[in-house]
Parts: sequence; structure tokens; C-alpha cells
Amino acid sequence: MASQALTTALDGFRIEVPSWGFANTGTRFGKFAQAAAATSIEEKFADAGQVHALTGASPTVALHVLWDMPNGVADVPKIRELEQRYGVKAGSINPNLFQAQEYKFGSMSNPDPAIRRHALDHLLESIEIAKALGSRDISIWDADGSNYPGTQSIKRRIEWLEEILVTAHEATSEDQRLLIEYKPFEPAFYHTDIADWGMALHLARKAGPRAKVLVDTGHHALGTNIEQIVAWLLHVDALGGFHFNDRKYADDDLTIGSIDPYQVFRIFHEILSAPAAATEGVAYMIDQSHNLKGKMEAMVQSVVTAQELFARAALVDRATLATLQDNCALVEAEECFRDAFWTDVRPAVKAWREDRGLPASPLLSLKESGYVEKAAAARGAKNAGSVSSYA
Ligand code: LRH
Ligand code: MN
Ligand code: MN
Repeated sequence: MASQALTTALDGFRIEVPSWGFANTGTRFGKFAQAAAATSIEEKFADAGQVHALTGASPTVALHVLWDMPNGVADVPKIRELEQRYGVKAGSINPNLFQAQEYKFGSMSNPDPAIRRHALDHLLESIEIAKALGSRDISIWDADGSNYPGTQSIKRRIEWLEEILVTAHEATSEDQRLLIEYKPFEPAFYHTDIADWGMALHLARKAGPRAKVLVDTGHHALGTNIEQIVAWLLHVDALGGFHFNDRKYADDDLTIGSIDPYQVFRIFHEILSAPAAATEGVAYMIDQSHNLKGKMEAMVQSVVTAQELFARAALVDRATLATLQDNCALVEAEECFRDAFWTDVRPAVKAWREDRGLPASPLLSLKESGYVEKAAAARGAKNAGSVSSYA
């Protein structure tokens, strides 16, 4: 029997999957191509639709403008048709400000005004694509930075960034949001222009009321207390959403909760403890790309894990916990917290799925459906040519 808290939590929980999580990606040392990987936007929609059909929890797919749309131009009627056919909608729109050759020394903070203009134009085009597709969120990841001390003016680059983000914000409609993602390093190794949540928060505030901060769980120095950042962002009404993934060392983009499930639980606890008004619009998104695991299996496993950890956080007896905290009953408070974390919710989540007419075990159903084998047969030849060695 699923508890009411768990049922309510799962009924309201949605997590977006990334189009790039279905395609062949790898490390900078090479890719191991998978026969079943998606090779087109249509195949990405098909895969995302299958994940949603199995889990009932991922009705949208994030799109990365240059990776999903040739020359950055959206074929809106085609995407609409894919949405209809595969039962998932286009979700957040991710501009690409890091791959063009001209961005070698930066995009929005490049010292060359013509290149900054180009970056702004791409942002404006991305906002238009989002409008045409009915997407609420434009997720901006700024890869800009420098590799050596003294080689760039950190201060002037802040000013350039501010200017562009203000202009981009002006172009958004009332029901859209700009999400500003931060990351401490990679590809830049000395300084990154938006390195942490403080910088992202400042830029969001400067840009305007519809700009919020995006927390990618892999984008922190090791040991950072991410749930504390989440609590702060909620407190100041600036939490836009998450890119969930896990890591052991850097931005490893591993399966959510695979290394540290307690961290995800603690983040969800902060969200569930906040007033509903502060968490209403918070977007949960997966940002993972799997080099070794099967992409479909990994994505289904990720959605299921996110649901399980959200359900476990919903089981925290928050009223009792608050009293214990007030009384500084440390061990009792910690045990109250841990009781929820250590609860095996899998039977209850399974019962919830059955009640909703969903497969009791999405991973098993994926296996039994033969979807991956069929995809491999249809896509294998196209993927055979996509293996790249060190480049
Ligand atoms: C950068 C990042 C960002 C990109 C995605 C592919 O590390 O997290 O969100 O858009 O990876
Ligand atoms: Mn990310
Ligand atoms: Mn990342």
C-alpha cells in the first residue's frame, strides 16, 4: 500500500529527459558507438516517447539547438508532428554557445563585439524557437572563460555578460524563463565567467524577473553542500531548475543517485520543505550522456531512480523533524531523516505504477518489449560510421 504522501509526491513528479542522452556521445578520448543510439531528432523523440510510455514521468524532452536542428533552424511543423506521434513534447531549449570556432575566446564575453553579437543573435533565435514550440524554459550554459591568469579581464567580461543577458531577457515573453547554469571549470581551466551560484544569481537578478538559476548537480567542487545552495535559492525565489546527474570526480554525467543517492534525497527534502509557491515552477531535468551503459536502459533507470528518491524524501515526517530540530535532539532528528532515506519504497512505487496502469517494472518492460534490439537493427548501419578515436 502506497502512503498518501508518496502517492501525492509521485503523482506530481515529472522529470525531463535530454535529447543528447539518446545519441552517441563519449569522452574527449573517444566514443564507443552504440548500434541503438538515436541518429536524428525523430529517433530522439521516439526514444523519449518510449521512456515516457514506460515511466509516465517524462513527458518532455530537452532540445539542444545545434545538435537537434540543422543550422539552428527549427522545423516547427515537423517537431509538432513528432510530438503527436511519440507522445512527448519539446521541453527546455538549450542554445549552443560553445562549439563554433569563433567562440575560441568566448561567446557572450568574447572581447570582440562582433562575436558577442553573434552569441546574442543565437540566444535570440533560441528564444524564438522556444516561443514557436511553446517551450517555457531557455537553459543557458555559458562555457566561456580563460585558461591562464592575466590573459582576460574578468571584470569586463562580467559587464559584457550582463549586457547580453539583459537584452535576451527583454526578448522573452511573460510565460518564458531564462535559466542560467553555472559550472566551475571545463572547458576553461583557470576562470569560468559563470563559475558558481552566486555569479548565476547576480546575473539572473540583473537580467530580470524571469531569469532564474539552474543547478547542475555535477557542476560543483567536490564536497560542496548542494542542498544548502538549493535551500538558499529557494529562499530568495531564484531556483529555476536542475540538471540531474551524478559524479565521482568532476562533471562525470553519471546516472542520478548512482554514486551518492543520499545527496539527491537531501536536495529533494529541501524542495519538499519549502513553501509550494517557491517550488511550483522548479524544472527537474536529467543531463546525462552514457558512454558505456545502454542509452535507453540508462534513461529509464534514471527516471525510476529519481522517482524513488523523490518518494523517499516525501516520507520524511517533517512536522516531527521540525520539533526535533527545535529541541536540538540531534540523534533523534538525524534518525527521523534517515528513517525516510532507508525506507525501501520500491514495492510502494510499483503499486503506484500498477494503480496508474503503468508497467510495474519499467526496466523489465523495456527489455521484454525488444525496443532496443529493434532500434539497433534499424539504426545500426548509421551508427557504425560514428565511432571516433582520439581527436
Ligand atoms: C555542460 C552541460 C550543459 C550543456 C550540457 C550538454 O557541462 O551540463 O548543460 O548544455 O552539459
Ligand atoms: Mn547541464
Ligand atoms: Mn555538465
